[in-house]
Amino acid sequence: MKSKQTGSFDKVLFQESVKKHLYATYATTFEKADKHAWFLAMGTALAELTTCDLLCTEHDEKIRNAKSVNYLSLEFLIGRLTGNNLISMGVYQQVAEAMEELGQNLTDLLEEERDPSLGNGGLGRLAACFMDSLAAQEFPTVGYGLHYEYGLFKQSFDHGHQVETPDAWRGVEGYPWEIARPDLAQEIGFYGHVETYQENGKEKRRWLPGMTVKAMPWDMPIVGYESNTVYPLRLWECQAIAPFSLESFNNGNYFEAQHSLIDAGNITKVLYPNDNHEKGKTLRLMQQYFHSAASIRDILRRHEEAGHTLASLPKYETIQLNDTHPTVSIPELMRILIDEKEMEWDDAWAICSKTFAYTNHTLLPEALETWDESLIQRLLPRHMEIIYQINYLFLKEVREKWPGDVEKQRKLSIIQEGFHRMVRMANLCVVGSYAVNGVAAMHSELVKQDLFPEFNVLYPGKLQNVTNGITPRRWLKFCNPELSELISQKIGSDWPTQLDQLRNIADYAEETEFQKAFMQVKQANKQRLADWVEQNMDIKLDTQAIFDVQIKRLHEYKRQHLNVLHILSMYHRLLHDSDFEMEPRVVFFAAKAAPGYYLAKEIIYAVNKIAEKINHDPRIGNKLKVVFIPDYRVSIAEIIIPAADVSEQISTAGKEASGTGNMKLALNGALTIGTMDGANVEIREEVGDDNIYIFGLEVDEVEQLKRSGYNPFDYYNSNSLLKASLDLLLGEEFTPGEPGKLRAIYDSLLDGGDPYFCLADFESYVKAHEAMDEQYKDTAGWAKKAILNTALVGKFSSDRSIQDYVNNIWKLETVKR
Ligand code: 26W
Repeated sequence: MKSKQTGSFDKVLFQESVKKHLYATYATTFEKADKHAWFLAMGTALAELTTCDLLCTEHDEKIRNAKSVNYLSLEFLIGRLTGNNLISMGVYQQVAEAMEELGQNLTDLLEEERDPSLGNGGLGRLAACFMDSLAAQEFPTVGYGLHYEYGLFKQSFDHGHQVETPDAWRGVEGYPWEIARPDLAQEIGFYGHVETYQENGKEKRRWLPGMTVKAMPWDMPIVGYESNTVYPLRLWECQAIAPFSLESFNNGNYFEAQHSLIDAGNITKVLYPNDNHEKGKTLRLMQQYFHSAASIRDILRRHEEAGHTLASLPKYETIQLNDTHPTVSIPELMRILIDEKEMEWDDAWAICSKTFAYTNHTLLPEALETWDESLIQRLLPRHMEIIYQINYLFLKEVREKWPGDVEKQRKLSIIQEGFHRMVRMANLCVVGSYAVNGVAAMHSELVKQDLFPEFNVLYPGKLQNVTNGITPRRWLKFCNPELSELISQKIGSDWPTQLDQLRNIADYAEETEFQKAFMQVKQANKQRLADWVEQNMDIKLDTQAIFDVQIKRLHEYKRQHLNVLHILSMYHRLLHDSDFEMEPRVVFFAAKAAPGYYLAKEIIYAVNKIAEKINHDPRIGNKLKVVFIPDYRVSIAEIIIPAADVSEQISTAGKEASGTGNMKLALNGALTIGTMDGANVEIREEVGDDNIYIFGLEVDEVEQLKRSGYNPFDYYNSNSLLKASLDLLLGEEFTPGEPGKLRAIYDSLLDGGDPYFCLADFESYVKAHEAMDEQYKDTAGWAKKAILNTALVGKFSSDRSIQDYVNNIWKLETVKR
């Protein structure tokens, strides 16, 4: 039984292994096993193949002596692994045949896998794409994350309202693609106090934690596409240290002893479901420190075991902080170097400040993390001392640069003064890192100009850009096999690792035959989605209609409610304007709202109620349908994205750092309707103005309007279509017998001041949609644009993003195995 990595695939050995796991691991029989048991047995048999490669990679001398990147992230939204790994291992077809002979259909078995939803949205999914690209290009890496017992909640609807239920993603049997690494477990402290002691005539500080827990790593294999390399995604689980409290256990106080067990288990119990906002919860800070401390120790262990000196840490290891969530790694490394490795401050700082790099993923003020000084003081007393010292030395630098400028010191200080002193994690990151990057050209400019202008002066060159990307293996080859096949027939099969080659299909964009073939694939993908919707939601769809898609977290800045206004405007015109014509359209939404985000949940409710009415309104017929697909997750994105005609990327300019769904949809031949925001700007540069529908205010126009005093009523009163659309939210059109149930949105957009400028952008948004509608009638013209979208977005491969990081920030070499 050999994978692509080690030679040819031995079908018989593989089948034996599956059968063995069916009996021995999952305690069932060939006759009795259900599909799920077959999936588990197959997954385990496959995972075993990768474990060998994982361990070989781990022990490879070439890799131990090369520089690695350690990607620290509280979220890795990896999605299902089996199908993707089969492709990376190059054994998809062989395994399909092997399973067929065992009476099992591979496609059905793959559906049995639950999504490991260990992330909220963009930031977590990006981390997963980056791991894929690192392994594919054979850059030495370890991904460090948390092994949450519950991933992001499952979403369902009750009378249109979002309901959240826990997602125990490993199921009762455990997840086949992970292996426990008890040999690599660590102990992590919290609370306690710091004491001074003397050693060799020197005064030293040491932290005596008041509570200690165990960090147990679980490794998931990140299989390099068509390479021999398997790198680990190492996820830490928090466990109580056994015997947890021998004294109380022996006293017969069994329950008290159990208590500590339960407390420790809490730390990695659940992923915080907030995207972009978190109130300073103690448990969240505990998660962050637990993650940082375990990861830093593991990095140092690997470094020391490879025989390298501490001073050479930056030569062999670089640590990428995925947003500020792992920031406490910086004082943790300082603490270890000074208190445990007995280094002087300056030597430790020289190492530290050449090791960390930080990526900023958002400019939203509510998402910029600050932590109560008093909380850090209590939970991590030694780290607070170190943060003070970092800040003290940093402010000295600020004074040297801007003598007498107290305002600068106040603004840049890592400690925010005030009644409750707060630690600004982003400032600590910028000070402690050798590179800082934004995630799209425009975002990175805003980071320099608006967020950290003084840092940009103080540290010229430190602030950089790396435009995000997506892995073409999952987001084209795996999720859209028919389009992949069509592309490969035309330009060969190297594009999954050389995405720029897609440019070669532009030559066929005007060829009728190719257009037909391309649109036939789109049609088949639309049918697949329509079937899913019919089976799961009992809504029948016309697959000739425009499939208009907005799939992303629900947030006011992403403006799902602007999309709602457009739906209301079409509904109004269909009913009241006999001259109005439009192509049939299905508007798809998929989005989870943070459980505590009131307006986001109201928007979900509104879409569901509006859908209920429109979808059954005989006056509308098949002209307009609205579908809110529940429980958005990677595996459903894999069905929606290949089926999309229109990609909605409509955030208020300046608010979406990059977006990555925009890239996935364009790659699969959807035309973007979008604002000049995030990576939309670069997508436009690549595909050209003719092949994208840009609308709305630009960043400086939004700022200008804000300064001159934005009044949404001006737009409401002067645009009758807008007024009619908004007014539909007031009555009982969509909530029979319950008038005013949708007015939260109305109120936010009018009396609430419309903080995200939906009303200001409404008119140009509707115009852009009209232009798209017109274009859709010209089938050949539409096909050409769709083909050019696929052809011209090669830049957005995460392989290119990783190359940018490697060349400009990490300075790594590939290591071929
Ligand atoms: C503290 C709570 C919290 C949780 C998550 C704050 C901030 C976040 C993330 C930074 C939010 C996020 O996912 N940002 C998204 O990152 C993507 C990857 O770079 C970008 O494409 C999206 O534009 C950005 O919103």
